Amino acid sequence: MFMDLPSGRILVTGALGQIGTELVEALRQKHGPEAVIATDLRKAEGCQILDVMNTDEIKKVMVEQHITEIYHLAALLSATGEKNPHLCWDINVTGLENMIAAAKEHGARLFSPSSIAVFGPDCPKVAPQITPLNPTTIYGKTKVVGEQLAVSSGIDMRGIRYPGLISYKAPAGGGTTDYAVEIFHNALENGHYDCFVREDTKLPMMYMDDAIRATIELMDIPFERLSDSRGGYNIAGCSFTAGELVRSIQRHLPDFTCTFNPDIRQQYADSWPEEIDDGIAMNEWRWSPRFNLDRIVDEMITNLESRKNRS
Ligand code: NAD
Ligand code: AKB
Repeated sequence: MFMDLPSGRILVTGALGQIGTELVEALRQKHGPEAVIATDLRKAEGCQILDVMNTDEIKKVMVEQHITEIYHLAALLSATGEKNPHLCWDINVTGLENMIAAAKEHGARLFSPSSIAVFGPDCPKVAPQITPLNPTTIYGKTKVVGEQLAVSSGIDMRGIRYPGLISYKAPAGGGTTDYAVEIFHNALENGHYDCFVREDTKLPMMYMDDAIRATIELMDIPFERLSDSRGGYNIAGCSFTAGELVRSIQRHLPDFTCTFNPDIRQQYADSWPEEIDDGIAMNEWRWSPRFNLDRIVDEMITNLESRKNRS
């Protein structure tokens, strides 16, 4: 409806990660395989090496590939970030600044994800779009800076405060919400999972299909329709406790058991809100989720089982 096809090519950084694996697929389906240049630190088929800290290489790819749109997914997530705070700042902030500079120089649009990690313990349990952002994690702080840069950069830059994302195609990459992905693999392989957050830990989560659709829908909206919330829109999928996730999985696997042994990631989870108020995204670009807890679990179990049967 609001199609705004890029005149040049699309660059995806961090393309081999949890989101990139599926976003590249969706963008190639929408714009054609040749239109999307997938890049990452790591090498893989259909993906070239690009370190977002290397400004010469970024410039080279921007020019040689005629890039007019960037999806900047290269980052360290919360758990890895807390273990390597300096590296987290470098990749998440300096890496982003490098991509903003490249986008500015070449007149490209930029999508850069934010996270529910921008919120801190002073945030209400249902996080409003506009509220003080006082995260306790270094990862959350880098995401707050990213949102601020989006609005001050002077370019068409947009982001989404993704909740914890649940998917089966690629593993989750060093985050706090990874338990909601790992649990499926362990349930199917071992019939047991030792969860690193408490049973009553409730966090905002989302199925990857909803997250990919949200990303593409946001990038299709004319810039003039978006407010300063474009640095990081709240979007809600569904919120559930780790215990509720276990019980939903037990609908498929009645013998599945789960123990709860919280580690340091419990502290990060406790500093984040339980739910997300996404009224502004709904009003500005008609955001609406499709997957609730049971539907996510049904999709995860079915897809992982059929992948196992094929291998
Ligand atoms: P991920 O860890 O799965 O993938 C990140 C990718 O970036 C990896 O493939 C890694 O090799 C690559 N990378 C790391 N350093 C790099 C560098 N210097 N240059 C180039 N590539 C580099 O992460 P993800 O889950 O796909 O997340 C993508 C973005 O979405 C991040 O900004 C993250 O903060 C955000 N986000 C993710 C979630 C989630 O639940 N997955 C939730 C909220 C926000
Ligand atoms: C993490 O747990 O670090 C990510 C996120 C919510 O940003 N999944």
